[in-house]
Amino acid sequence: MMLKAVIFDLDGVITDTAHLHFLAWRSVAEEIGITIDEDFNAELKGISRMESLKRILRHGGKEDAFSDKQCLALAGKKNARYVQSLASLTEASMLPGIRELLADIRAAKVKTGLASVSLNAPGILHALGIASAFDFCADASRIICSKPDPEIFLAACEGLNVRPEEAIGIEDAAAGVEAINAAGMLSVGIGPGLERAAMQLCSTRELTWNRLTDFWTSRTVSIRNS
Ligand code: B16
Ligand code: MG
Repeated sequence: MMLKAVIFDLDGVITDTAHLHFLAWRSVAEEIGITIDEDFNAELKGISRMESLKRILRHGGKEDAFSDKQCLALAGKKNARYVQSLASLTEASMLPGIRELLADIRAAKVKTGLASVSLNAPGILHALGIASAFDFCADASRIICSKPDPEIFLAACEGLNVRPEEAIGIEDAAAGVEAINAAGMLSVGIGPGLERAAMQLCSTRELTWNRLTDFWTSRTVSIRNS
């Protein structure tokens, strides 16, 4: 089977905004008497804004302390601070190897998609100067079920007009790898703790077009022979 598309997660795969998310959440959490650290923040990778807030409130034993309206205001405050910090992003904020990979995929005439749950994804791609490198970006505001549900990866496949089994998905979060697997795509995990990924890499430095195509070919051959 031919590889027809590569679908990327954004935060942690294309650029690293996890620390900026952390700083914004930490300041909002402190104001309501909850302390979070970087280890806890790692659990919020790939998790939507409102679900992240729920987890922070649960972590601080305050899950029932705020009304829906107050929760929306807290999430809005966090987002305003986060968006302000995004001004520090430049074209140099891409993770290593990603710019070359996007160019190589384009040269091979394979489609590229984005499956990020971040509502700020379009602005981030623009700040990085790579909005035109994607053939289709799934719209996070239309997604009902968060990762690990496959919905956002399936939406990206549909938008690219490819079948999930013709596509590779790349993620840095366990929930994201689960979503790719559940979609029926081939999963690549970046970073530790992603044993459920079909191929695990330590960093985006290792994520080259040659490696992806070798992996795709070897998987296709072993599926044919099994
Ligand atoms: P926003 P990804 C995710 O991005 C982040 O990993 C996660 O920490 C964040 O809460 C989520 O986006 C929502 O972001 O508040 O900007 O809508 O990994 O799916 O690219
Ligand atoms: Mg991510």
